[in-house]
Amino acid sequence: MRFLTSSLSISGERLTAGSPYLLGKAATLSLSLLISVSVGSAEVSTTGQNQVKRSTGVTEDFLRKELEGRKNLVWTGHTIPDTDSFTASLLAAFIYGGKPGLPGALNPESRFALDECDADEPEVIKDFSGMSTGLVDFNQSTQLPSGIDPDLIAAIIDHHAIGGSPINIPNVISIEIRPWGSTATILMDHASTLGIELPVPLACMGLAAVLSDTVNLSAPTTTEYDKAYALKLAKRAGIDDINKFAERMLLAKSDLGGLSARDIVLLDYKEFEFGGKKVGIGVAETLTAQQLINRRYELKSAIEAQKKESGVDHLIFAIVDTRDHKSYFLWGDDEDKDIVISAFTGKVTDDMFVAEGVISRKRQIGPAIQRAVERQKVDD
Ligand SMILES: [Mn+2]
Repeated sequence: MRFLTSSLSISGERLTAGSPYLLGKAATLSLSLLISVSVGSAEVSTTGQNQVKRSTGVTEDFLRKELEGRKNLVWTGHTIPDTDSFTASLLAAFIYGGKPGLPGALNPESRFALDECDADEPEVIKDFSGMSTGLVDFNQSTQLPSGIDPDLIAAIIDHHAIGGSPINIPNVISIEIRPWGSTATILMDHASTLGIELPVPLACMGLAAVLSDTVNLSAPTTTEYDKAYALKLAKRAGIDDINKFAERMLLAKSDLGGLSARDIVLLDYKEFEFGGKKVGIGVAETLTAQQLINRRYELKSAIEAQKKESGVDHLIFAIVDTRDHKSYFLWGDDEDKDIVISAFTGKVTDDMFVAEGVISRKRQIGPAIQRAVERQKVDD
């Protein structure tokens, strides 16, 4: 019996998102709607005598056939790697073949997880030209690593909103988005559906990825699936104390003392298109927020410089305090300050905007900034 089916007691229903979707630019359906439409669509075939044979997942079967033997297949996440994006590339390559490719350097947390789990580091690929690619953990054209040919994109597996600038792909391919806490959780479900057991280092990385993206299963993006798979993976990886493992990872992530202000701004930075405007959002999740608050004027200069360099219309940076569950927003100019004030409930203190309870870029920061930018466009 499949682990999730039993532990979540959803009897008779498959839990995967089912058939692949092609999502156009105009698609603005909420992700929860997508998943509710699709649950159960990958059902079963009857074999007579009242026996019901469960098929493996439609998406998983499709991907396995579609990707089998594909030459030169590389799995990659968004431009600036994080623990979930690069772990998802490791998992996808293990499940479906091809190899993982890193579009940039690993951050301190990812480095810690890799060492701790004794997993192999993927090759850094600066230019994906001519390669067939499977994309994990993103779907925005603003986050596409360099050289990727949209014609050669073979699949997308992700847990982010479609947003304002989905990658324009000429072919009909499998695009699977589930509103779960990490892309790694989705891929662990694929492995489970296909009856594939993960090697210990990969199970350990999978756990690190879920804990990283969900801030130790506490972020509002966390689902029952994330919790269930975290437990299963911890067992497989021989990690007895999940909280301790998560705490050590968060500490590794928080150790930013040796980094320049520019590196900190770009450590976990993504660009989006909201209401026709290019918007960069950087976050630094840390248990020791004061360390970064002390450097806020240095960070502001770096934000200002980065805004000019990247040519975005807005650039907003948040020190995300994962210990006290709040965010301190910084900006380079008054225009971006206005966006922050319009986006969140909170107050300006010491040239920062403090928003209590805000820790997730995906669920809280991104959507709030998107609405603020779009509102501003209407006012223009
Ligand atoms: Mn992710």
